[in-house]
Amino acid sequence: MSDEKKHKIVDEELEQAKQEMRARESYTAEDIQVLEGLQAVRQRPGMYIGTTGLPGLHHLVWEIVDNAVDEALAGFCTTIDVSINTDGSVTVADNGRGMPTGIVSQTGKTAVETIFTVLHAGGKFGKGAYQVAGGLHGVGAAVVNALSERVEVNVFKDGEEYYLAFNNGGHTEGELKKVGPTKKRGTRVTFKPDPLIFTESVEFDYKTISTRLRQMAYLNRGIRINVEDRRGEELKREEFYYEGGIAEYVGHINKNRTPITPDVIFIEGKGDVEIAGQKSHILVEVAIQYTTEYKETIFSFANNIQTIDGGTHEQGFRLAVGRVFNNYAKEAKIHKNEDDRFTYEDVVEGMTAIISVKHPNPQFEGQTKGKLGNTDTRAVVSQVLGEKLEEYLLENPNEAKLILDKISLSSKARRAATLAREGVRRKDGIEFTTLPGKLADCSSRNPEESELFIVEGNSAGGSAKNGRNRHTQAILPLRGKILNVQKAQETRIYENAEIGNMIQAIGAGIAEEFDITKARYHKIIIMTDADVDGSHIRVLLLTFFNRFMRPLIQNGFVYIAQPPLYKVEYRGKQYYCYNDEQLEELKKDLDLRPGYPFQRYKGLGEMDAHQLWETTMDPANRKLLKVHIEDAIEADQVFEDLMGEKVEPRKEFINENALFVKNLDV
Ligand code: 0RA
Repeated sequence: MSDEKKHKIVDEELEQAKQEMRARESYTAEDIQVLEGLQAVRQRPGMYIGTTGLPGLHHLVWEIVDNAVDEALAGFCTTIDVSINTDGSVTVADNGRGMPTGIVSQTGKTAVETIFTVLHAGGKFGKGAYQVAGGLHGVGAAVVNALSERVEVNVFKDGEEYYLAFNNGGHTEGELKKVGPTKKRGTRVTFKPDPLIFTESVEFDYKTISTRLRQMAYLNRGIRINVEDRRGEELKREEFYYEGGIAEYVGHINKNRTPITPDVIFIEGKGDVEIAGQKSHILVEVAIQYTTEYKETIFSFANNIQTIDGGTHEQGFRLAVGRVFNNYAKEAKIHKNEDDRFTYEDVVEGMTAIISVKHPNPQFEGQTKGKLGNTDTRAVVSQVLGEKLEEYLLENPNEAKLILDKISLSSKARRAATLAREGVRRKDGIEFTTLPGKLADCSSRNPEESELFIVEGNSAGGSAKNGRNRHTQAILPLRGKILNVQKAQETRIYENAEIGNMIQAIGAGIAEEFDITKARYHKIIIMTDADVDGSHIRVLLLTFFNRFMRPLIQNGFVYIAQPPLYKVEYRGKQYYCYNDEQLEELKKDLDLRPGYPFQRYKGLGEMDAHQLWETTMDPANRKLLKVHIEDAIEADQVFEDLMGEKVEPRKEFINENALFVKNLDV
């Protein structure tokens, strides 16, 4: 629906409601103001929930859940039940104190009704110090009401159950009523989103909801959150309860990694702040565990909202870990002098960490509001974490040693890599005429017509050298397998002879210094055997190019040669087939009897120079596959899955031999 049309509808709704109220002669100026407030939300839902697409739809759930989590954080509630009902509505129930039911003097209405109809009322009703919701500052209930076709509220309090309902964007149905005695305590809210607002879809996604609720349970230790979906044939149900909170979260993230200490370090504390003359606290929690990974995994949150772009809490974290580990190393004489200081990168290599702060008045900054801006938080996190991490290291000398050994190793590796890199650069610059001894270069110096064949094995390399067009085709034979660059540390990558040869031959540098305009060839052609080893080498080479010379792939300079699989000799003529279908076709075309002999090539080395030229290298006949990465980020993940620490997916791939088939262009 267009905005204009939507506005017209809500304007008409508003006018109609006002007239009804006047007809009943029970209206006050206040009532009309309230309705106008809710109508404003209906007219500009984006201002309150971002979008009216699926993220906005789910935002309604987060708002209601946040209210219950606030009650839990205030210490009055232990369990939250969330249910997606058969009619598509959602129910959120908690066992807290129950929303207040008395009359609010400013509105003349019950507190329940006020909370659900007056924007900006929420904050005034004794909400806990920490609004979990980052954006709405306690107007969540009224916003959800404004955007729902129906809302029902049940309050269980002081032995009584109360009930109140709203229709079509917050029109109160009757008054808050006692509906009978109860032994329960708490609040239950059921809402059904309005399809006039959520024109795209009003269908909740179970996975989205359960994932967020699991995260909420990790971030708020000790709260039990149950979620169920009653819509399908079978009831889906999960229970989330984490006594260890973010420490368990870190353990969960590390479940497929190798930790270097058995325990997760958990640190919490608080700092004082004063907001508008009101004394309050910033709560800080940090969980840390080191693993054998080479990358760090650090997630930060402010008031239960993930801060993708970091902010002041992450800055405080950086200050603290840098300071503490360097001080420790100095005291323990691990550092001999100032030059030995660890960088932040050294300190976080292999670290998995969660930083979670709760601020009484969080400021989210940036385009996507993914960055915490409160400057007071930097010093509080730095101080709390610094003090308690230092204490942890002193009290746990065994863990401290394991961690410091790991950081020292990272630091040494980083220094070695810097030196190795400078070495590569030097070769690049000063000795640029020195090409690897194994390279049989072409005579052309025009990169556009020059091709580099990277060939598996020395014997195939020999055939390729003899069979090639010497003017335009260069041959670099590779001995055995190249290093798995994803798994290896940077320093070992530069030390690897085969990789060094490739870097020198291509002549365009590596990694950040890679300069495609210096590439000596505009076709880099990987030529490997058509067997499992060949495909493994191909993946290793592609991993290397993806990681260290990605522009080569992005510019379409990387190709895979296609040697034939079969040769058939018939009446003095030779026929080559590149796959099984071609072989079957040829047998039919030549009308060969069953059992007629054909040669299956096991490796490039079985072809002589002339055959290799004719079938695989001659631009007039050959068929090259261009390596084409549509989405570099996704491709990197493919590499990660394939080449990372875990062996299983790699084996699977090598067996299926399928990588890049979907990404290859002929
Ligand atoms: C303010 C005061 C009191 C309870 C609540 C808010 C409250 C709000 C929500 C929203 C969802 N669940 C909730 N549970 C409690 C206490 C009022 C009193 O003690 O009378």
